Amino acid sequence: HDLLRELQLAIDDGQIVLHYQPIVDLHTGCVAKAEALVRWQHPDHGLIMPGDFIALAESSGLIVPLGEHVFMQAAHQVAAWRHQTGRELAVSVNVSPAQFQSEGLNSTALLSTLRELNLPGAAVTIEITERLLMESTEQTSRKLQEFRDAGIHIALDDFGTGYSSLSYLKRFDIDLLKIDKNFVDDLTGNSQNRALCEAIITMSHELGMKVVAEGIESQEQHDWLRAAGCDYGQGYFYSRAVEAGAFMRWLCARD
Ligand code: G
Ligand code: G
Ligand code: MN
Ligand code: NA
Repeated sequence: HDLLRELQLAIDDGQIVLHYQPIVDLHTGCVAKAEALVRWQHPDHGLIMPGDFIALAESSGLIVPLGEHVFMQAAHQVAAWRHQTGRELAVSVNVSPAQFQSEGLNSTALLSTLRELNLPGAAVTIEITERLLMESTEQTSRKLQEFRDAGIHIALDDFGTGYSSLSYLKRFDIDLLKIDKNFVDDLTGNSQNRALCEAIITMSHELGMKVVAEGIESQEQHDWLRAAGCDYGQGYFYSRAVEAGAFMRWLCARD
């Protein structure tokens, strides 16, 4: 497979870059963290989005070195931002189920990188999916626990769209639920979406979790979610995912 061979080379060649989308603390209005979203800066084809290469990386096993590369790059970036701004910013990294399998994510290497960078675990959030919990093995639980023991927060991404079983929330220690964009769309016009968001927020808080609403595109959605007690917001209303430098400029211009 041509694309696969190219992707393999791209990792070593520095063509794998991260864009960052802010996550805003709705209680304080401050930017709390940024989600790292991977892109492939291809020399001929331009910027390739994850939807066009993550599945291939997963099925080929290349997701393991790719994921490690993403984690390291995100950790170095957040360390630099903290240094520059003096603020306790955090970075949120997406992790595929395949990265939790036996030869996957080397948690020891990742955690020693954080120590070398003098970063507390709380500077990093790992975004996992419901599918991971559904297919969970002993290995998955152990790796998740190692991360949590190091202070890393675990977020459940796209909540409500998959095979959401509420029993997962009891069985695994999850710090944050990310309400999928589907429920945030048309929040102001659709009373069912409002009811679902309210229920998710109440349940999360009762269970000791915080909530991130994704896909916020308007002032109305922002206002409603803030009033409903949602903890964090993410979406085009604040900013799209942008390069690291543009993220820093946006952050500074905002204050
Ligand atoms: O920006 P957007 O098109 O960037 O992202 C699309 C999807 O790609 C997201 O839903 C996210 O789950 C996935 N994705 C983005 N970056 C990464 C990454 O670094 N690793 C993995 N495994 N998935 C990612
Ligand atoms: O990891 P996850 O599935 O949550 O990835 C988030 C995806 O949603 C990325 O592709 C990102 O670019 C996209 N996204 C983030 N905010 C918005 C938004 O406000 N509107 C839309 N349409 N997409 C968004
Ligand atoms: Mn995500
Ligand atoms: Na999501």
